[in-house]
Amino acid sequence: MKSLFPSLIAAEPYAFTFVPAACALLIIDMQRDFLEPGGFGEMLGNDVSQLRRTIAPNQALLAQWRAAGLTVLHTREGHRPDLSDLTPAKKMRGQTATGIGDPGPMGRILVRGEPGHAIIPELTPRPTEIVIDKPGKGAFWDTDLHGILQARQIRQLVVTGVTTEVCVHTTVREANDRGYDCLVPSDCVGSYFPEFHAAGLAMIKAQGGIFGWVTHSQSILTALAS
Ligand code: TIU
Repeated sequence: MKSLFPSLIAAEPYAFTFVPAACALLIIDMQRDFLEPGGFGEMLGNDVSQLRRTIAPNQALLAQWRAAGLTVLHTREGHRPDLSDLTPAKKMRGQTATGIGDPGPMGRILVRGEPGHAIIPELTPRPTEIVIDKPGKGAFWDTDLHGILQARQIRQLVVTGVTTEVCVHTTVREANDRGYDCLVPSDCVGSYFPEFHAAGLAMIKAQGGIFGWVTHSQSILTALAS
């Protein structure tokens, strides 16, 4: 049942006025290739445990968000199998022997339809939930996300997922410039680099919340339960 009543969520730099009917949960790129042992992320030498600690809090938040009947959107970073939407700049970046589109441990890397491109089973989208396939780091660039949110009269986003300083941050910045208020639960976002995670969160809430608000998922769960 959708609560129509706004409430305050404890957050930094100050309380977030939560308007449930106008707020969507946007889960960024919780894909097997980024999070699972043996995936692309780990193949590059990254510590996936830094990302995997976000799974349980995201599950809890998603469960309660679903129970409240509020809008859920998931994103996946990836490309068409023919790589026609992969820019040369993105293809060459990273300078790794195995890159986007190449055969990897879980199929072709960041290619739609491949096993590694899928969202992890712990957070599998329901058929009623919206999945946004994005070729870039931000969820707004070259997608219909803004149009979908406008159609639902969504003005606020709870943004979770991976990684804090890359796809989450880019998306929060894009959303901020489009007029959305973004709330980021710190335990539901993660980076391979703890120092970038901390800096990313600090940047969001700096200067009076220049990109948005930072909270803990427990504060959102409390608001949803009330
Ligand atoms: N989803 C996302 O953040 N994509 C990345 O490539 N992240 C890295 O941290 N590399």
